[in-house]
Amino acid sequence: MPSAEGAGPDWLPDLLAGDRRALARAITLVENEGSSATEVLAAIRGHLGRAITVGFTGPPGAGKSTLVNAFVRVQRARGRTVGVVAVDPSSPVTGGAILGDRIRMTGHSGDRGVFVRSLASRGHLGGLSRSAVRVIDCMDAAGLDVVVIETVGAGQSEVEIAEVADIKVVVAAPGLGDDVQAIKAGILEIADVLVVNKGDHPLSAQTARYLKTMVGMQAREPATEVLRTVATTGKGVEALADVIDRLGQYRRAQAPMTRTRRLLIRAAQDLLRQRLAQASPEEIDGLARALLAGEKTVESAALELVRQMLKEPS
Ligand SMILES: Nc1nc2c(ncn2[C@@H]2O[C@H](COP(=O)(O)OP(=O)(O)O)[C@@H](O)[C@H]2O)c(=O)[nH]1
Ligand SMILES: [Mg+2]
Repeated sequence: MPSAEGAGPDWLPDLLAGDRRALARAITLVENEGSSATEVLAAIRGHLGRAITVGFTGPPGAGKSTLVNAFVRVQRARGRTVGVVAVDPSSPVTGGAILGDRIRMTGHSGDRGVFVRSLASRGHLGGLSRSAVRVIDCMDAAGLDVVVIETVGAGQSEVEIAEVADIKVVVAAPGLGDDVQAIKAGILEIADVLVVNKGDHPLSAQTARYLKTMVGMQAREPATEVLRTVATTGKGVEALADVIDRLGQYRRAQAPMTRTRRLLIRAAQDLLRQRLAQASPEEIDGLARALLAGEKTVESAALELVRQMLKEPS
């Protein structure tokens, strides 16, 4: 890109060159969501889509942080730079869980090829995906090859991580308890890889077999992979990295379209939400009365409402 005026803010070349200070600053700005955030996001927009994003989700204690740490080590051994975004949906940035993740990541603290950032999702719905997407975009623009996101699996966050990550890894601990039951209830659709961690545990083989059976009943393409790891020793983590590499190549081909589709859907949802918020009570009441009187179905009334919203000048 020619460096004429209008080529972007003066910190942009540093960020694109992977300068850690520039990256840290850009992330802080986008997290604060002020007008500088808009400026940063506009400046990096043309430099996105190179990094592969891998989301690790699952119940607390399953070994996500330990596994992410081991995964980062393997990626570094393969010559890749890595960004890590640790998300805790409940605790503030200073909270214990995130501090714990920080401590565990100190194994990479002297490594310039690893950039770790903790993120609080501020407890509101959609908070995770919004701030996480922005932070990931900054890391992507800074040229990090792989961006890993760790989130605690708490229902909503699995769905949100599906929006954020190119590849979704669901981590479960051995045993056929509630965690594995929860996996049954909808996680399979979003998981690219199911990891039974704590493979040194006597129940891990049984759990993996059970999950393979579950996966076998899905009509998913490509099928969800089931793997066993021992995060504490690194056993199975090379195999996990291999699977993710393979999926990454597959996803990379689809990535521009996926990203654009996501952008479009989000913009349309925002627009509709805005228009609904501006709708006059009479418009809605008219349709609600027709609904009450049995003159319309909910679907037909909703369709009519949407049509009215779209007719209105913005
Ligand atoms: N035996 C065993 N313990 C593990 C393994 N992976 C993690 N742990 C331990 O499980 C506990 C929770 O791990 P952590 O990574 O913090 O889980 P997270 O809450 O999912 O991030 C820690 O004490 C880890 O040392 C494993 O593969 N085998
Ligand atoms: Mg953790």
